[in-house]
Amino acid sequence: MDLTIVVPTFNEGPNVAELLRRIGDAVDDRLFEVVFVDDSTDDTPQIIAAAAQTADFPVRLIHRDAPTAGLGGAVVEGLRAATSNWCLVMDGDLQHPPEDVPRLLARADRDDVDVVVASRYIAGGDSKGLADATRTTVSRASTLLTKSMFPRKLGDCSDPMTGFFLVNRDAIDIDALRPRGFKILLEILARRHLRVGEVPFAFASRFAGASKASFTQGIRFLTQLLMLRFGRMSAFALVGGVGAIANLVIMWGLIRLGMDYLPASIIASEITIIGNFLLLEYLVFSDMRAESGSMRQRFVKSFTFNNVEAIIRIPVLWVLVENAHIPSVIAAGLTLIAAFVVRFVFHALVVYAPKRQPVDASLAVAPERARAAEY
Ligand SMILES: Nc1nc2c(ncn2[C@@H]2O[C@H](COP(=O)(O)OP(=O)(O)OP(=O)(O)O)[C@@H](O)[C@H]2O)c(=O)[nH]1
Ligand SMILES: [Mg+2]
Repeated sequence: MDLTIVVPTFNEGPNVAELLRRIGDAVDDRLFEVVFVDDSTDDTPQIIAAAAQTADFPVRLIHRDAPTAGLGGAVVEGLRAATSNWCLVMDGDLQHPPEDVPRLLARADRDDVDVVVASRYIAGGDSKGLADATRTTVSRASTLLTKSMFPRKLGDCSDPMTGFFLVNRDAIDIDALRPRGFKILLEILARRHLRVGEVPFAFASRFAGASKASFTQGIRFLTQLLMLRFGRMSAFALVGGVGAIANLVIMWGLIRLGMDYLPASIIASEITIIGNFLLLEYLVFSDMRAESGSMRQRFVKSFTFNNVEAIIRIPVLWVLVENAHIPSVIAAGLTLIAAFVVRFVFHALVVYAPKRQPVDASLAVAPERARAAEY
């Protein structure tokens, strides 16, 4: 095989036949296969299976019954399953015109790059297919933000958010990728310094079906960016910061409603602890949930820890102020910083610790590998 075309799909049934037809017409000088990685909840898998029967090139379907890590996870699955070094990743809704694929391949043939990016943002490219002005602005702004965070690794890439690119599997470490959400190219480029080539392309409008882009995806993207740049701790700090502000706002609200400051503070803390736990579950540690037992167990550990922490922090504060004569605001700051570090370590190593595997010689290497691939 010269090329594996990886197409992630989520409820893209009406686009499948047209996509395969246009790929077949456009790519005629290479030996290639198409791998659909499908998380659909409708009849898309049946449509793909039927289309595979009539295509005159190999079409494979990987349907994930329990999808992890969304679109990014699907692409990684496709890269793993590929049978060639060069893999082309493209959307299943025809926003990435198959007719552009030969130009990407021609760029790769020059043999001086590891990744060829189809860019909307270089001369000759066009992002008009983005649904509306808001999407265009969000895309532009997030591209700038991302490039400013990785000025060197993304130096040669004008469009790190595109989902249309060609990558040499030999140049990347698939096991080190931590996909979350939509932006898998960013994950690939930020992990390791790769040689990037670009060709312009015009982002088309969707052929059929509905968009899966959403506000939640936007939040996931920001978390991904923070994690890539600063590691897990900064995302954890962000959640902690949001929690601290929420705590004070709730407390202020309850006092305004006539409650005494002590019960108000306790209620605000408990609400914040629960809210923070949910943010940790779905944003900061979402990639570690599957291996760390049940959500209920994690909640009990996290909840207990935070309450014990709150109970210990107050007398420590008292000792620092009364015995060590540290000004109270500085002392409170010190206890909060210490509590933050301890809380992070506890969550990363205890609450979200992978469950131990049963001792089995054939599996013995797995936890080691998992740890090596961590941040
Ligand atoms: N396997 C898989 N594919 C997904 C998932 N989410 C989206 N996709 C696919 O990824 C591609 C891009 O998703 P789109 O919904 O088109 O996102 P977009 O292009 O940013 O949004 P539009 O401009 O509205 O089309 C499409 O082929 C989707 O079917 C997912 O969770 N799993
Ligand atoms: Mg799309």
